[in-house]
Amino acid sequence: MKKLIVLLVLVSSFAFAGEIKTTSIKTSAECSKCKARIEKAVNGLDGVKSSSLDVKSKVFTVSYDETIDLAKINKTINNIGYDADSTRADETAYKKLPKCCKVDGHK
Ligand SMILES: [Cu+2]
Repeated sequence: MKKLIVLLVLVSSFAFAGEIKTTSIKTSAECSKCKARIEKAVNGLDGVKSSSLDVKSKVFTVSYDETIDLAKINKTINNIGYDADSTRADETAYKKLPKCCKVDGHK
């Protein structure tokens, strides 16, 4: 019986570990306001465990489980006006961004 319990604990912890994926997404974020905007939108999605955007590299790192896929995360970023890897920002949302948050807004 004890062996069975140990086995069950092992199996369930493996299954849990397999559920969380971490991926890096290249975005078109320009500043800390973009960072806050993207993190807020993505963290609000069901299935997203945590996320963080590095403003300097524009790389967004997100951890998520099997209830959500990368396409949905990319789409969420696009819908608030930012590129995510090869998917382009929604044009209407992009136009609504403050000037400093547009591509090359800090140059
Ligand atoms: Cu910005």
